[in-house]
Amino acid sequence: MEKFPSDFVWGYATASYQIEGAANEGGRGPSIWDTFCKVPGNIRDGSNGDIATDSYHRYKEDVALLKSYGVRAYRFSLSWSRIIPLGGRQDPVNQEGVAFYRSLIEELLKNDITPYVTLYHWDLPQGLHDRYGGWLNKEEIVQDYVNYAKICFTAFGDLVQNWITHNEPWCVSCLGYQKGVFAPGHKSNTEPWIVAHNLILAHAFTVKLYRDDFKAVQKGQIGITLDFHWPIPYDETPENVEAVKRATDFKLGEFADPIYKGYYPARVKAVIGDRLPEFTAEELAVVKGSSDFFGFNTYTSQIIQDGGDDETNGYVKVGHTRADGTQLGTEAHCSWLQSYPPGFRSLLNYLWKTYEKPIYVTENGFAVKNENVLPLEGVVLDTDRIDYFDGYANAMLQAVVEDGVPVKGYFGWSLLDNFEWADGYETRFGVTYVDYKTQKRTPKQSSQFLKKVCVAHPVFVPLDPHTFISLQW
Ligand code: GBH
Repeated sequence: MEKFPSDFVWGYATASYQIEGAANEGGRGPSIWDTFCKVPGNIRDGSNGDIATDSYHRYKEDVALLKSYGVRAYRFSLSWSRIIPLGGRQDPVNQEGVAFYRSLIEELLKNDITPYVTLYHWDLPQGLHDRYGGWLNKEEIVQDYVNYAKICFTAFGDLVQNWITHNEPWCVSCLGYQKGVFAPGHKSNTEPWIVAHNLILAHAFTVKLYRDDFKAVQKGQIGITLDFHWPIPYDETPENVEAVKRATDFKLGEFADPIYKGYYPARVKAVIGDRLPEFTAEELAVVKGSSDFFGFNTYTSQIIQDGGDDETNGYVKVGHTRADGTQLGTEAHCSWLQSYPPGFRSLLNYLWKTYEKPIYVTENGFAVKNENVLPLEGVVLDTDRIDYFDGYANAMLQAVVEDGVPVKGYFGWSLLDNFEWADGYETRFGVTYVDYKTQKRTPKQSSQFLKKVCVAHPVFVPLDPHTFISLQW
């Protein structure tokens, strides 16, 4: 029988703009996502995060759900513009926003749930974007981000010991500034590299601040969360094998290499040339080694072929169809996601070998097809999601027990169905069904499956999902 270590952390993750709602309440200022959602065509169902899952008002109910699911950790993000409505270092702090997060954190601790706090999950204060171009302006944004972080460490750091700076900087820089599918919706071939650079610097100087001024007293850890899906060459031709390396460098190495090793990947430099900013020696000293752990989000694996015109992915074509025409795995409600557990095991091994840091899987989850109607009996039998979690938990168990990869924790995405960015409310990732008309929460069967996994812990016997769901609850 195989076991996860007894201190393994199980939790769920969410993000402020996807769940809080109360967009115009409690003194919150607008973020670039409020603005982006107003443009017709940007969000598939024309929706926005004004109400979302109303978690600003229902946070106690959400914490009770976490408790009932048997997890001991919760990863959520702070809304910068709820804490500093205009965002900048000269702008006033909104005490109502600070009090809200303080109450949420206290509620978690009362229930024995450890907070893992993300400072930035994509909702930049609109004020900073308007004033000086937001992430494009190195001199301003780095100082403003560090100031925002300082306010958070000061206000919550007596209760929070796990900090994550950015969530998925690749999405911020490439989806926000090259593809234009995320806020602020720019389409440029120079901006993503500037934004990526500034994100890295803001992260690094924030970590320096924490280590210099807070860590000795607050005794926490701080790091970053990147996103990556395991890349598989379409075939063994040299072009496609090289394409996998290039895709890895463009998507993962672009952030992980400077942060963990101290340099940008040579393959990215070779293609981007002088569009890729350079770090000064002083900056590099701060950037290198600026993460206590390897935080990452992963959902799928990808079959990679050389070619195409997508620069942000390193000029590769990304798909799920093998050379023999078969699919990698079960398809989700969104076309970019197919279930493929062996890729997760390979990825965990790769990250440990390459970056040599303890790993937190800060997001992992699945959107079941056509899950939009709650069945009358109120039972959501989300079999594909259970299969997914079963496969991914087992792959992780193998990585930990058989391969010796130090994975410290795992956060399912997500506690609740929520605002799925450009997909709006059509795509549901929650282990809790949310009726967006009434805000009623209904636990799905997957929440009960993962509960078995984490409360049976540390003695976890891999379960057959089909046998499992035939049990009575
Ligand atoms: C995570 O991103 C996010 O952190 C989280 O907020 C989100 O709800 C969750 O995934 C589920 O999607 O690349 O143009 O095809 C995962 C990375 C980035 C993958 C956007 C899907 C779709 C747009 N995601 N991508 S595109």
